[in-house]
Amino acid sequence: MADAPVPKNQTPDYKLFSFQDFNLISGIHLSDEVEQIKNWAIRDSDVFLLTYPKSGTTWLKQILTMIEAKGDITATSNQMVLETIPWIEVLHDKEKFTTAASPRIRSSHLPYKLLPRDLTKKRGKVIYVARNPKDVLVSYFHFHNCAVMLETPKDFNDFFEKFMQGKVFASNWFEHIKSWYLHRHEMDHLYVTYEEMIQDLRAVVERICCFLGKDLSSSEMDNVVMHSTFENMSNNSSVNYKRLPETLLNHQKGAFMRKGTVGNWKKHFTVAQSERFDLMFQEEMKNVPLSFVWDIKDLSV
Ligand code: PPS
Repeated sequence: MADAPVPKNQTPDYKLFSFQDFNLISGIHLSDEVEQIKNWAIRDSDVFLLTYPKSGTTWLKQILTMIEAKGDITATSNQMVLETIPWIEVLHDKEKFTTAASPRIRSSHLPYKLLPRDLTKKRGKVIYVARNPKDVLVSYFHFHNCAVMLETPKDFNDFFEKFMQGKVFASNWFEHIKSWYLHRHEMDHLYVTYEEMIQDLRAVVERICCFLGKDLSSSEMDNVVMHSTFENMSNNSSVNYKRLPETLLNHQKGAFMRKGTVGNWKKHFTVAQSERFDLMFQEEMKNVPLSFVWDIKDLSV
């Protein structure tokens, strides 16, 4: 079986496997568990952070953690963000989820169809973070070079093809964003982009506070923003993933907090790749009223 549990002390044989047309990773995910997630009972106070990989998940995790702590970094400094806001689809999260105190803040890369159905009864809150997919692709390429559970690409071109075909963990970017965006009215839903956060982090933090009903003072808000900048997160071992063991992340091959900007794709894509991507974007997104910022020059930062 592609996703059988791995005995303790044995390195898992990480491989992509498809579950209901969505790619997961054996050794990290179990289809039986993922299948059960849609039946999980949701509390009104639950918050779900949904993303396609490399869209700003960790950034939002830090913002949400800091909002909960009212900007007090000492409240969180011993815990890795992975523990503060766990992934629901990763092995054996169910029991922890059921017994956790409110508010339960969780993250997921799963598509709409696999998330708890209670969310569509407007129980709990959903925050979806999106990033321009060319930068997602580049960030994901670099992450494949250092993340042990992901297959190392031969080169950028090899990864570009895999991404375009959705042959990566979390499958096709277009399907993912559409699944969440087109169903947003069924949920208590907030849509945020990575580029908005680059443009004006404080404004996005204020929107998130408003959505969550959190009333922070101006100086608490200042602290949330300060501890969520790229520079401060890069130096914060609770969020920069430098504490992850080499069995998960090869730190010699790259840093998780890598560039943190808009438009880095221009240093990787050929003109032909960019044109091909644009065509696919136009076709896939023709009925979706979303636009993206592709270049830092188009932001006033
Ligand atoms: S993952 O593996 O899916 O959880 O990755 P994710 O956290 O979604 O995305 C990682 C990228 O987000 C960048 N990042 C930030 N950019 C700007 N400011 C802040 N504060 C910040 N925090 C994380 C991180 O650097 C990765 O992007 P790239 O382009 O690789 O630098």
